[in-house]
Amino acid sequence: MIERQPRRPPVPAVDVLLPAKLSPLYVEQLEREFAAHRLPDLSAASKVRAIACGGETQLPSDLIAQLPALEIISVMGVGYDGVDVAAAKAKGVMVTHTPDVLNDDVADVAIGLMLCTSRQFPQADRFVREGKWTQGAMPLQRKMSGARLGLVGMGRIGQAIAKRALGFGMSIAYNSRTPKKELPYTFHADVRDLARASDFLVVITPGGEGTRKMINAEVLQALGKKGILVNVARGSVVDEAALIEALKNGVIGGAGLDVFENEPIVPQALRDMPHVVLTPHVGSATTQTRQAMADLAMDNLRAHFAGRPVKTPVPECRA
Ligand code: 8YV
Repeated sequence: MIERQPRRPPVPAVDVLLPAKLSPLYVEQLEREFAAHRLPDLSAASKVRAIACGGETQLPSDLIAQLPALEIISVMGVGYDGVDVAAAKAKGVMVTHTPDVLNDDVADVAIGLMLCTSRQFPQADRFVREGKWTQGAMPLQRKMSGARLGLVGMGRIGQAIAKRALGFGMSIAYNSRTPKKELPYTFHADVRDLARASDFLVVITPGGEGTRKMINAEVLQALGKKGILVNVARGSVVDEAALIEALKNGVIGGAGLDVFENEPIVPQALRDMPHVVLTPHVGSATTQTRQAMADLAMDNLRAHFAGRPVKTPVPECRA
């Protein structure tokens, strides 16, 4: 005789809100393990226990207040400037992000943009495709090896960029909130002094109010007419209008930009400039890294709902 197993009631899936477009690598896992809801539908607001979003997601300012059962916000990204962490903390909501797993990729993109702006590879590619080579050689470009690198931000990604730049024989200086005594690089407390001492100024500092428009007209003036600006951090860190003016008037020599103030809208003025290289926020955009980020973002959710400590809380939420 077959013995009947007592029927257990099914465990209701945890309700998770996906407020913005998200990597399919994250979405697939979220949909498999949780009950996923999407804005603008807030009919499940009273039972949403988690928000899953990306590094560039700007959460609507009143969203946290609208979700009474919210316990955790799991950001698939190292940056979390779009999340009001103070509001989350005030409600006892945990915020997690995905540091470290993207350091190599973002550092690679920074070096790539430095090479592309100084040696003009995208322009060189167009030169060949457009048949211009048969009419003469491309103008000579600027040497990167041995040049002076200034890093705005010396966190994990900044250090990965510095490590690569050493391989190019570059000298390295940086600006950050506090000097990192353990590092053998020159510290500048004022970002204008750093710009003045740099051939390449690479921005890799967190976004948010503390760094908004930190790279302004004065800093660009200090970088000077041969200087190149590279931004792989957040568009908000650079005053985009001031940058366009500086590029138009030859105040700086060129720019390599992976991030913009109003993504994915990129000002026509930048798109028209020949001495600018533009990429569509691809710092972490490899299959391997995005998978690692999605897995870590999922692991944080899984840990939280299994009653275990999350793996990578944002610094403000660390015990
Ligand atoms: C991603 C990022 O575009 O990590 C970040 O902060 O901005 C990028 O790596 C994004 O987070 C993917 O969701």
